[in-house]
Amino acid sequence: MEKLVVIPTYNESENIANILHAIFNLNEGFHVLVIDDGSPDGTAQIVKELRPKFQDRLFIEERKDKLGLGTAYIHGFKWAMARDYQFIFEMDADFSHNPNDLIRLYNACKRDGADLAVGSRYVKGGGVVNWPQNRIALSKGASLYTRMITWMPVKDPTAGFVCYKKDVLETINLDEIQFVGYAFQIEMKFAAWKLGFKLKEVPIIFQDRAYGISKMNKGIVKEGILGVLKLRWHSWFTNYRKRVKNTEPDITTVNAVSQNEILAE
Ligand SMILES: Nc1nc2c(ncn2[C@@H]2O[C@H](COP(=O)(O)OP(=O)(O)OP(=O)(O)O)[C@@H](O)[C@H]2O)c(=O)[nH]1
Ligand SMILES: [Mg+2]
Repeated sequence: MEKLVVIPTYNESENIANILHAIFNLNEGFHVLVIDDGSPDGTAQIVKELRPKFQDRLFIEERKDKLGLGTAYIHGFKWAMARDYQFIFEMDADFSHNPNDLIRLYNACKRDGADLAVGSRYVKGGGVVNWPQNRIALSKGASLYTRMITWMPVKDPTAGFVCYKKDVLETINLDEIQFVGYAFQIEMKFAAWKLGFKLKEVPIIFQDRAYGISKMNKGIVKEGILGVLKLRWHSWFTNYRKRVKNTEPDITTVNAVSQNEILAE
């Protein structure tokens, strides 16, 4: 098992089939796990209908309620580790992330020695297309704020297009990751950096979604602002590194995930 792309979805019926086809059409051996949180628009049903076409490459985990992006990814990471995937990717369903860039993220880890490759809008060669000014300002402001407070050497700390080597996810105690929105993305990078992993930013062009509705809200922004302060505080005073480091594999969780086999058939 080499490469797994984890895609969290909530009401992505207009995007999901297209993004899955785009990934599989790369013919690069990517597997995909969709984590759907009971989307009322039938996103999960579309995935299940596509499963026979992409047998052994397409998987879905369904959760009943909208539990947030961060917990969806953690569920997916545990699923991936239980199946021994070597490279695990985070990607949105809404075509903000170009599927072709999966290969560049993979190369950064597989070939160029990174432990964690981040698809970055704010390094040379990266950028944002079609995003309203206020979203760009929010995103850039969040990046600047995060860097000022944490000193983490990452230009796009809220980026959600990432490739992790398995070792990174195994070393982080995922049950200690606190946040669910933007702050989740920041915390995963912060934890990896604190644990000494090598991060590399790969320039990407990020596009605004053409279809579907954004799930961004004020709570997510608030969590980000307070979350970054909390991370800084904990790393100064409460030994964040020790807390977030896995001491031994969580066998119970791995077994629980294994038993919770693929729902769709
Ligand atoms: N499973 C799950 N997926 C979610 C949840 N919230 C958002 N998503 C998915 O996470 C990805 C990113 O969410 P978006 O709404 O695009 O958020 P964003 O990219 O920060 O904001 P926009 O630029 O407005 O699109 C998409 O694939 C969403 O469908 C959630 O609570 N649960
Ligand atoms: Mg989006």
